[in-house]
Amino acid sequence: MPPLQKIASPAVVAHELPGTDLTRWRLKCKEGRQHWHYLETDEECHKWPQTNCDRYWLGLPLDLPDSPPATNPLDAAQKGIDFCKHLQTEDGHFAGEYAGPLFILPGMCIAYYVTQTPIPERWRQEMIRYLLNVADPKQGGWGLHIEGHPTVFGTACNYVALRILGLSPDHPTMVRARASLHRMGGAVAAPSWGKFWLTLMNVYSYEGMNPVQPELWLLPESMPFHPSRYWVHTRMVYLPMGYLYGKKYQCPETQLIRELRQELYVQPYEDIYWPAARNDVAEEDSYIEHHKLLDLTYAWMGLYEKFHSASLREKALKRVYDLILMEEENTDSLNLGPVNKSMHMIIVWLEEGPDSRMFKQQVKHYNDYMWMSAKGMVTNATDGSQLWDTAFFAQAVCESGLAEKKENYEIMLRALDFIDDCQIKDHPVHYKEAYRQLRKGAWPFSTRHQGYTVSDCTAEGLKAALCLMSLSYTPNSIPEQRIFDAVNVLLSMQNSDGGFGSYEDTRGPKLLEIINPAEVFADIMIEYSYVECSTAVLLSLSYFRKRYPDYRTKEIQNVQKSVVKFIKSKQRADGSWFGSWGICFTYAGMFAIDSLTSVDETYANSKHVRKGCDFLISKQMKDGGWGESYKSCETGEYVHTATSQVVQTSWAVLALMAAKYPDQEPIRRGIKLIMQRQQLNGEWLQENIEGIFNKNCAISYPNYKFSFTIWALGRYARIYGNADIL
Ligand code: LAN
Repeated sequence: MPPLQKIASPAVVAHELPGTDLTRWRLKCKEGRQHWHYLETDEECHKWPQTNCDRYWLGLPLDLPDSPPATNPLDAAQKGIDFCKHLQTEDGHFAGEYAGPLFILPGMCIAYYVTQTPIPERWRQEMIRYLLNVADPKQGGWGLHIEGHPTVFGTACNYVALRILGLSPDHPTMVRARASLHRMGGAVAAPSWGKFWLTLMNVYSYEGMNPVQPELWLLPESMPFHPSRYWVHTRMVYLPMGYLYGKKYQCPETQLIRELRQELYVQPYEDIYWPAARNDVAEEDSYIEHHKLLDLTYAWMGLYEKFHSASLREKALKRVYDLILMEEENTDSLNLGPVNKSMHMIIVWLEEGPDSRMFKQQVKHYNDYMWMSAKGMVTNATDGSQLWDTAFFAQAVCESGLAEKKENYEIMLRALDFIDDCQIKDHPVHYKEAYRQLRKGAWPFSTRHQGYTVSDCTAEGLKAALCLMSLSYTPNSIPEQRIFDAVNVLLSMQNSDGGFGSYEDTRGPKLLEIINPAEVFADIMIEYSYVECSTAVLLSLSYFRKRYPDYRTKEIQNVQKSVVKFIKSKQRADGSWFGSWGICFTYAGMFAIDSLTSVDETYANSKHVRKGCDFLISKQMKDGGWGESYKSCETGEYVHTATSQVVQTSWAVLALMAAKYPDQEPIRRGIKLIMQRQQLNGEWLQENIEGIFNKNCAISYPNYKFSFTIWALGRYARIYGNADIL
């Protein structure tokens, strides 16, 4: 490595950091929106005491009594519910960290740096702590996600983030990260998304990036590769990326940039021959290889870039900017996710200026993504998982029968209030012209302010609303018409193969995958029909029909029939289903089996259910639990974790119980394990990461260890009675 220049930027060494006083952080929630505040004075702290919910997520000791272990499943479930009461926020939802991917926080830092927006001091300190905490302890550097091996993408981007945050390049973690980065070939070997962020930061060159031209948006919409046909996340990332590429925008050179140019590469920055770096992607990063046709397309696009018409570029930029403005208005500047948000922040700053209302809104609403975790502050992968977590929790407590106990009235009433508030009640300001899916009546994953329809979130929101409103003491607060609106949304989303996608129906051909430019993610170009989304929709329609047998009866029956066919067609020869959003065969198996039982298929009468159960049984571990690694999602083959996991054990036993699996013993052993892992205060401890996306990136769902354990315990007691197990 070339010698480091003298550091002129404000360098801080982390172990000399004063750190923040964790007892001063408070979470404030309204309408699902989560904001962490740091109270600077004792007086403020006195007026606004810290809650157990704050303390739980900060990793501070809780002020809760221990009690002897529960001996039967319902007592264990109640003990879990009692613990969760402390985690319910004032607006009725269950908050939580929604992190794990390690390419999101750097985007935020770069957006703040480029727009010269100061990162609030307390965030800065805690973001440094977070990144130091999640650095790879063995090899140094960072991976694509917190459980992954170091990659160039993770290491280069988080290294830059830490330098922006003010950490010295001499800090031991930085020295090790640099060594790791250089071992992998340096930042030239970053995948395309890494190359893009580094280019914006002006520590990489546009010459070294494959083109992302905004002109694509001017093609006729009828063309199969028009961007409006892409999966919504891909579309909404390549939209602002196209804008910034089209403008070739880069941060003006600063001292920090000059230093980074020396730190990130094996060779001197000035000597890098950029065009050769375009397709250079380190082995550690490469999950899927470019298709030959993509490389050919890039060659053409490279030529076009050399000779393109300036007026066409202007026209394309205008079109793209219009769409960016529509997304701003539709989402109140929250945007679909943090990746497009960071890019929008830069674009709005460039176009509207730092004093504009829109830019100020962009900055203000970054709060919604910032989560103060026990490891420090992190940028969540969405603005939370509010609806998703609350819907599961509510259904779990309802199924256990414990919702009818007086002591649980309040928690259920507040959950209903939240689910009622969270439903999306109207169309977006810009609807079809912004290529949005029908959303009136939908439930989102996080908040109605972000406001994107998600099929299975609508399904879970609907189920939760229906089961909460059927309790003896709850009001029918959601009018029938809104329940029908939710069903209308679901019915509008079915694909021709019978299945359901995540945010939209499938709009483009699978062949588009040929031009997937992101080497780190697979199957991201179009919406697919997913097992989990399809099964959740089936479950909710079955549930709905029992209460409203006369609403769109024939259509619902037809949808049910075709979705059952789809689910069965996705079962593998060994009886398993592959999961796309949770880990992996266990998660999808639970949804698939549960949903088939909702149309009366059970172990006794359905070969699909039988094979699904037999697969799960074959994976039970010696201690009675189940444990599956995120590696299953990467490789497509079941991979065990070293130890069993309470979340996966819950999923497996939930499926077996729904199926009426004839042998109680394996189920009882699973339940026993869940009970043994419960702590004296009622909680379960965090184990391995639970979720996944795009096959290769793991993501945390920390509330699963509460909702699914309670659900499994409750279902067990309902089916087999509540005799002592421990
Ligand atoms: C999510 C989170 C929730 C998830 C479920 C509802 C669980 C799923 O059943 C459907 C898909 C969905 C909504 C989903 C899609 C992809 C997301 C948004 C994420 C996994 C959270 C983060 C991820 C997003 C794509 C991360 C940013 C990365 C890009 C490739 C843009």
